[in-house]
Amino acid sequence: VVSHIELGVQGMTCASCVGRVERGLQKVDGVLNATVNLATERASIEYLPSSVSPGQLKAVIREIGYDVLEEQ
Ligand code: 9UX
Repeated sequence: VVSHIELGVQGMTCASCVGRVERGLQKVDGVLNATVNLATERASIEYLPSSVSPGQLKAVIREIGYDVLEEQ
């Protein structure tokens, strides 16, 4: 089973920020794909819910240094 979540990510101001969040998410076990849109401040993540939870995905983004909004 594959799940999808959209998270609001605040605090990104350049393309390097986007890359940091994308790479940080993509290396998490259970994440299949992660793309981040700077203009809309959203992360789109495909993941295996058997391996990783939405709460863990949010925590990863916060650890990288950005604020996360509730899933949208
Ligand atoms: Mo860009 Mo983001 O210079 O934290 S990497 S502002």
